Amino acid sequence: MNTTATATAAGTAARATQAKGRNVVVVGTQWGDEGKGKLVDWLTESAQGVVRFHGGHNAGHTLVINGVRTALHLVPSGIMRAGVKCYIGNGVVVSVAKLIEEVAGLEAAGVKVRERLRVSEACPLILPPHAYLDVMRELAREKSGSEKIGTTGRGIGPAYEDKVARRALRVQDLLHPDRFARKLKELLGLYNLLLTELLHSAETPVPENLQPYVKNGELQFEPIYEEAMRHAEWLRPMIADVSVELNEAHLKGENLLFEGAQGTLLDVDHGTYPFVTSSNCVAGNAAAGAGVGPQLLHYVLGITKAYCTRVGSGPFPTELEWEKPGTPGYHMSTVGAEKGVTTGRSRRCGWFDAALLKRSAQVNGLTGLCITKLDVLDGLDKLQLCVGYELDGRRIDILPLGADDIAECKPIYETIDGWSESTVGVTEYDKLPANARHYLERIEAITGVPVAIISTSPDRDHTILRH
Ligand code: 2SA
Ligand code: MG
Repeated sequence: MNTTATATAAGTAARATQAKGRNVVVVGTQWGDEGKGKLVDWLTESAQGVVRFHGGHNAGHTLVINGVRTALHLVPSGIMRAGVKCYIGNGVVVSVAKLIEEVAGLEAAGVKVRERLRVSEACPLILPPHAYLDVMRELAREKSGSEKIGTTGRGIGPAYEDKVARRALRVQDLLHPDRFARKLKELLGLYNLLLTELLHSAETPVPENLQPYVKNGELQFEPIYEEAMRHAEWLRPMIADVSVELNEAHLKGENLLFEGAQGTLLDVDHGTYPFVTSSNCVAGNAAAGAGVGPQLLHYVLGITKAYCTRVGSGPFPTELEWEKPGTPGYHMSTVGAEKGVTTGRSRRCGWFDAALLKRSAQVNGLTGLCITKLDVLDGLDKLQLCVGYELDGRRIDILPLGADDIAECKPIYETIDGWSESTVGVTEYDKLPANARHYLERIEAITGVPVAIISTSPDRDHTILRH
């Protein structure tokens, strides 16, 4: 790729966030944990609103500001900038209990959340039955010998199932106690049937956090209903028609940031199905999951870790041995501190996969890339870059669709020299070691997407913007 063209295209990432009324979608291009939270926080310097459009409290976004680490799950990452409005769009599945916990933690640390947070009345609710079914299903899978999905156990899958089956209780139902009670009774009837089967096959005690809602193996209406009504009063001032508010904000010339969760390879359609989450993680869903038209999405920034990680089960073609000291995988796991923010699980680690990124670039329509955690690769002698795979005796240059074919892919690598210098905290592109620049430019050339931003540590200020 021509260097001038690359630099010009890259500069638009900054312009997109600075120009009035320009909106940016931030998506993960791998299996999540690419560092989206840090970038959303960084980009909000020139945005007035941040919108979550899918997923739920399965997400874990870590921000480091002046050395202080904050983990966010449901609250959009714009919350750490005073004055920025945060929206939870209709595409998000909401556990009000978890939202209350998260907001309490932030407010105890001095962050004013409630006056800046708006929650769509159309969000489906996550209630105790959802988490219970999620956990019991995973146990049943394990007991029957099938591979677990490795879910976060937060009830995300069952909540989306209810939405699509048109029986979900939504945020707006919280404001109508009779309607809520009727729908909840119907839902519990169904869940108690489903759980009888699972409890029978799994023979497992009720998890501790769910015990208040279960008696003699049955989910109880009263404790769930009463708790939901208390939550309703807490949430009431924040409930809004988020779609209308976002369209009005746009008309006023405000800049909006749409914050993706998880990553493209966990997308329910485009990911390593069935080892995926239950929502669309791709940029196109920013419109549907927030209630705006696609013409409002001006720039799609793909957040990409300088190597690959995955938490949970499912195929991972470039996975390395990551538990053995002295190996490159162990280096990534330890130097990169690769642990899940929500569940504390260790993340699997592997080489950068440019053929996977090619798929992500296409399904998201990426305008630019942000490469994160480049500093984690400091000190590795040689790097391997996956440029394609061998599948059924053929060479392919893009990740195929679905777990079965992906599991059969044998990566084809290009070897690149590493660098011994530290890149931690570098803020100018030209100050990066030549081999690090070469690595980034190979990624650009293979995927055809310009590298617009590079992150060289979790800190807000350690970020390179290429002009
Ligand atoms: P679920 O709970 O139904 O969404 O799980 C389905 C799959 O999606 C994966 N998944 C994730 N992968 C990476 N990061 C996620 N968020 C947390 C984090 C995860 C954590 O940021 O660290 O703390 O463990 C996330 N959420 C869902 C999940 O592993 C399953 O493979
Ligand atoms: Mg995360």
